Amino acid sequence: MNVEQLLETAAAMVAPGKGILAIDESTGTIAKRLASVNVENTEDNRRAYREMLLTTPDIGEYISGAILYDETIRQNASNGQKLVDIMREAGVIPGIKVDTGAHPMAGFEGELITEGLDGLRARLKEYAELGARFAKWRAVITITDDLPSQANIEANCHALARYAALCQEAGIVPIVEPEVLMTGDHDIDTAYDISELAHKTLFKHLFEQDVILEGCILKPSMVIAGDKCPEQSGVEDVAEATVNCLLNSVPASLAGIVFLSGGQSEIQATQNLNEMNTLGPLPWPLSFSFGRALQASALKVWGSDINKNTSAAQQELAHRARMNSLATQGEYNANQESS
Ligand code: 5MM
Repeated sequence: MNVEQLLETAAAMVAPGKGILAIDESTGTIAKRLASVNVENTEDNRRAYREMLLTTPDIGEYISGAILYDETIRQNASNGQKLVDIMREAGVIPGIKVDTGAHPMAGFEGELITEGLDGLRARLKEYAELGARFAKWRAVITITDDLPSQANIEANCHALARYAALCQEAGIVPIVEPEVLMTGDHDIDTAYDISELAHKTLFKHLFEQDVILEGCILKPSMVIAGDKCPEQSGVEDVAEATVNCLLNSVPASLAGIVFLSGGQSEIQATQNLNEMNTLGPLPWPLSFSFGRALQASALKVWGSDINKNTSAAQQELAHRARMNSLATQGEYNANQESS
């Protein structure tokens, strides 16, 4: 294991003012995204959409890395160049989703366990050869009146830690993503308790599996009331609860924290991230690894005419990336949306 290289990659992923673009939707998920703008889910359209995102001018100014899906890391752009080479030229580090999805957990109705450990060592070796320098594994934690179970949190965190250890062995920085779902009627205090438990359990397993925290990135949910909770959370509530939860559950030696957006609107996710970054100093960089909250506007514009709107869609992505870059430094305000 080349520890120096791991630390260098991890630091570059959370370099000041930069965050990660999550475009690792599996084929089923990208199908829904493309359907929302009436675009057919073909391999060529998936490639064209992701090529549009990755060729955004100056994208590397605000985006440190992009998480790809297995199909994308193997694809060439329309000019024949490998997408990963285009990324590298733009200063965007290639990353790869390596879990094989969240599936129903036997004996625990309503809960999901993420699969993909079998054969992972060989897959990581191949992904490293294809150019990946970091990876992502997403565990899904569901909140209801009775869930999550301790068994579900333990099993998901154990798998995350085994994945992280295999990544580091292969010289790949692991992003560990314990997503506490924002769907449901739970309040913000419940989200706090479950997030804290998930993080504490995760770091216990990372410690047991000997994972180097300085070469590892956490991708958590923000602590926020469920989407059906009668009392929705304000920006200050989310920022305070999230930062307190992280301070109580995440070791200071971790390389960095990059949030998922989890169904929040683009602006809500940016505002919440910005507010957190006004609460420092904090032990780790707080940045973004948004999927929907970076892509929503770009997808809409591109989808309205996929042959003509490349440049307009790229401007939407560049704008969101810049707004979130400002938010990583606590320097965002709503007036900049129109700039
Ligand atoms: C981009 O979506 C990722 C892959 O999802 P599936 O495996 O379900 O297809 C997802 O893991 C994503 O990276 C995170 O959830 C962050 O995306 P959001 O939209 O929550 O910011």
